[in-house]
Amino acid sequence: VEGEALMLDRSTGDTETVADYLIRRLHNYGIRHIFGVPGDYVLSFFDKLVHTKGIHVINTCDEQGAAFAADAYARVRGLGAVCVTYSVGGFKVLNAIAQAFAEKSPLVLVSGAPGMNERHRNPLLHHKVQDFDTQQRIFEHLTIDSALPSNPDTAMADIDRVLSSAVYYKRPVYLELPRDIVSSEVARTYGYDFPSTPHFHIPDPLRHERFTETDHEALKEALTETLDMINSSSKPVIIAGIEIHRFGLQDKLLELIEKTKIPVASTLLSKSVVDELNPNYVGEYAGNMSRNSVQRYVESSDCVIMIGVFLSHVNFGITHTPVDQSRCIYLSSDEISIRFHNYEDVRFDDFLDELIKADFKYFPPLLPNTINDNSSTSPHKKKMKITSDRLFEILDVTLSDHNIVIADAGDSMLGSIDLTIPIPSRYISSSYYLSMGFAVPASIGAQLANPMLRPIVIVGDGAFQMTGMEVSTMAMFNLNPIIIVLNNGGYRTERAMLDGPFNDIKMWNYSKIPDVVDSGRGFVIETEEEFIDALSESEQTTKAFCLLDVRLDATDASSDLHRLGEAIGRKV
Ligand SMILES: Cc1ncc(C[n+]2csc(CCOP(=O)(O)OP(=O)(O)O)c2C)c(N)n1
Ligand SMILES: [Mg+2]
Repeated sequence: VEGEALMLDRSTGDTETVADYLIRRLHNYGIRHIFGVPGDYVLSFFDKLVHTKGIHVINTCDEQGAAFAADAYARVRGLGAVCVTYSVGGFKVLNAIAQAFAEKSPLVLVSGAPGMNERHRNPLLHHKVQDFDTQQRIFEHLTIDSALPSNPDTAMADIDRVLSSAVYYKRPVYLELPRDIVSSEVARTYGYDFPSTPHFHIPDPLRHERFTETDHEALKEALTETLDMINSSSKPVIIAGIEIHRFGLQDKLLELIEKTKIPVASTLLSKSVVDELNPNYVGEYAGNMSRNSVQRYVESSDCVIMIGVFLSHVNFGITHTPVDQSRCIYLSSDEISIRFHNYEDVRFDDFLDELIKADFKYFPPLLPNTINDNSSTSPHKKKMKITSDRLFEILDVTLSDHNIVIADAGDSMLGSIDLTIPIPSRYISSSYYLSMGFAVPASIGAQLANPMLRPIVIVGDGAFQMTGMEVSTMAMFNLNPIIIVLNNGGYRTERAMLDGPFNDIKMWNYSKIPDVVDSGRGFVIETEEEFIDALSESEQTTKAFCLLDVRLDATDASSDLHRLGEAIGRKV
C-alpha cells in the first residue's frame, strides 16, 4: 500500500474531475486509506475511490467509528480522511470531529451532499434538516476551514486551501461535495505533484503563502528574556505537550534536552511524546493526579518551560493549574508568553530553533530513578484475582517495541499513566476531550497508518459497548489488535464522582464476540496468571484480533483513579 502508485479511475474518460483532483491531493498528502460509510449523496465518490489504485476504502460499521479511525490515522501518519453521506452520516461524526478539533488532529471530513441543481429544483430532498447549508454551518464551528466546491472552476483552489489548512493548523476541515460536482471536469490540470512523505513531514505547498513571518526583533527579545529566566533558575523543568508531536518537533525537543539536561515531563494528552526511558524524563505531570514525586518535582520548580502544552484542566489534574505564571515560559503554536509578557509574530518552531542554539548554564543531570519511579515488578504467575493496578504492572513488562498502546477514557487512560512507553509516539488517547469509544476504532486507523504496529487497546466495558462492534471491521480487513476490556460492570470512573444505577451496564460475554463476527480469539480472565497467559497467547495469535475480557471487581480501581477521586475531593 505504502509504495503503491496512484492510478485514478479513467473509466469516465481522460479529463480530470473534481473527485479525481481531491483523491490525487489526498494521496499527495500521504493518505492511503479513507474511512467511511456510503450513502446515495456520496455513492459516486465512493465508486471513484474503489476504482482508484493507491487509496483504499475502509468501510466501518458506523460513521463515528470511521471518524475515530481516521483521527488515529492522522495522529500516526500526519493526516486522516473520513467520508460520509449528508446529514445522517455527517451528524454522526460531530463528536469525533469535535475531538479532533479539541486535540489538534488534522482530519479531513468529506461529506456527500445534494447537487447544486437539485437544491433549486427540489427543496424537500431527503436527509435535509433545516436548510441545505445546515450541516456546513454546524461544521464551521468544529473545523478550522471548510468549503463547498460548487463551481468546477474554483474547486481545485477550494480543495487546496482546505487541505493545507488541516496540515498547517493540525485541526479538522470540512469539505462538502455536491453530488453533481463530483464528475465535473476541473478547469485545468493544476496542483502540485510532490512525492508524499508521511509521518509529519508532509510538504505543504501553500505553507509559505499563509505563514506569519517571525519578527526577528521580537524573537531576540523573547529569547533574551527566556534565557535570563532559565539561567537564573536552579531547578528548571520542561513540560512537553502534544504540539511537539503534532508539529513534528520531537527531534528538536530531544536536542534541547540532550544539550541542557533540563528534566522533562509530559502531560496526559502528550504521553509518550518523549521516550519514557530517557534519563531526563520525570513522568507525566497531571496536577494533583500525578504521582507524588512528579507533582512535587514540577511544582517546586522555579522555572517551568511549557512547550506545546494545552493548558487544560484535565492535563493539570482537574483543578486549575497550580503552576503560577510568574515562573512560567509558555511556548505554543498559538502563543509565546514569558511570565506576563506575550510575544506576537514569533513562530513557535523558529523560537525553538534559536533556543536550541543558545548558551545555557550547567544543570546537573537527574540522578537515576530519583523521579521516574516507573520501576515495574516482574510478573509472577499467581492465582491472585486480577486488579487494575496489577493489570497495568503486568502489561508494562509485556509491551514490545512493535506495540502502540491505545487507551480509552476512564480507568484505561488513568491506569496507563503507569505504563512506560519505550518508543516515542506509541501511545494514543483522547486524554483531553475524553470521549468514550475512541480506542477500538482508533486501533484500526493506527494499524492501517503503520502496519508494522500491533495495537494494544485498553478499553472500559462501558466504552466497549459504544463502539466495540468495529471489531467486525478488524475482521473484514485482517487487522489484529489486542483488545483488553476492563470489565468492571459499568462506569467506574463515574462511580467515583456520584454513583447510582445509571452507572451500571448490562454484563456482556465479551469473549464470545469473536464467534459473532466469525474471527478473532476471546479470553476470559479472572486471575493474574490467566492474564499473563492470555497476553502471551495473543502475542502469538497474529492472524486476527484478540479480545481479553478481564473481570474486575466493580469496586476495583487503579491507584491513578483513586488519585482522581482525591483530586475532586470524593472518596473513591
Ligand atoms: C461518549 C461519552 N459519554 C459519556 C462520558 C462520561 N463518562 C466519563 S467516564 C465514564 C465511564 C466510563 O466507563 P467505562 O468505559 O466502563 O470505563 P471505567 O470508568 O469503568 O474504567 C463516563 C460515562 C464520556 N466521557 N464520553
Ligand atoms: Mg467500566
